[in-house]
Amino acid sequence: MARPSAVSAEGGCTTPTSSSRRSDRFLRGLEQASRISFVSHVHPDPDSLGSMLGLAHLVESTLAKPTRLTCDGPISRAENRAMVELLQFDLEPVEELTWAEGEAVVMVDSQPNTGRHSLGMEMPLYAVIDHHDTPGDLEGVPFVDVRRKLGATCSLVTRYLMEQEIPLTKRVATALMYGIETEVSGSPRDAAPLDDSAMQFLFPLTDKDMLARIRNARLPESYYECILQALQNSFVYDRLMICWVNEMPHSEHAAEVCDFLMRFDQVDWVLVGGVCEDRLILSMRTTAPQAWAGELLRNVVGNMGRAGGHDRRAGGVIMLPSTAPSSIDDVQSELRRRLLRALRIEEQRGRRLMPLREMLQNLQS
Ligand SMILES: [Mn+2]
Repeated sequence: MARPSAVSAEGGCTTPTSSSRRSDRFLRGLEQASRISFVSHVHPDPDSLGSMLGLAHLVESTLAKPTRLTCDGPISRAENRAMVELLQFDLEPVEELTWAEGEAVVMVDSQPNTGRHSLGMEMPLYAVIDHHDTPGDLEGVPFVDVRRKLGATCSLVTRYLMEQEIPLTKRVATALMYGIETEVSGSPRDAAPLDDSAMQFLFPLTDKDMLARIRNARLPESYYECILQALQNSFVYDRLMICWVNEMPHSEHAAEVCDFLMRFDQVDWVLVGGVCEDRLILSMRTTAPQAWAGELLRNVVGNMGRAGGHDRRAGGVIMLPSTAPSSIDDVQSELRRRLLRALRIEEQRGRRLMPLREMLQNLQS
């Protein structure tokens, strides 16, 4: 299928007539579809979950077509699991998917061939709706709406719903709100005016009690164990802190630890690497302006694995050749060397965040 020339990856369509609205074009292309399935990146986050739910609501309300929401890999972060349970998401695991005749697939919050899907690419992909910098293979995709300046894909979905004047249920509004909130809550903020107008529109429609329960989801013991390991294995190199967690039972703890450490007032960059089974899970944050963290981490990781993300937040994964301590050590050393070079920090011995002597004294007392 050829890509219609009216749709561009970066926008640029400014004609204010209703027929040129992206939501109209998005829906028009689905008129013949027998069913619409929504897919997202591995370990779906609130932005991808909210986007799938919001778009399914849009499609059901306007076209009365059946929809499916899917799940690529486990959802592990406590808040994300609370969101799925409390808002009663019905998610089909991607490994069980088969495509019906005339089915259309809409990919949200990610792009094809970026290494962020375990799903093969033989799906009948109709649309890609995203806000990531990480460039994907968009060749031949009929409908593309990628807005790299936007804080959240949910803001774009909210815009579509506003354009089409679709009444929102509390459930849909709450999911979209939480999706945006999680993407724009960092400091400095990674948000655009469209994110703020979407939140203003959504807030009165949300279930505030539900939002509070999701935000304050209870945490497993392993979270605190990882925080302890992290404090014992954090090393400061100039304005960068690198932290190794060598026993990380759940991959989501890498980002949680990174969020926790990022508020340290002596650094502008934090990289967390957590060993989870045979993988090193990476999470990076920065407060530096125009940092292009996603791009930077992707270059640093290079052939060792895959990585990507946003201006100030990035993530990645490296498959460990072996889980022997010396092998993990080699991977970590190489990664540290590359990151120091990328940030133009002189090769040096890291200073421990918590001096060993103090740790030992604490254990003895
Ligand atoms: Mn997102």
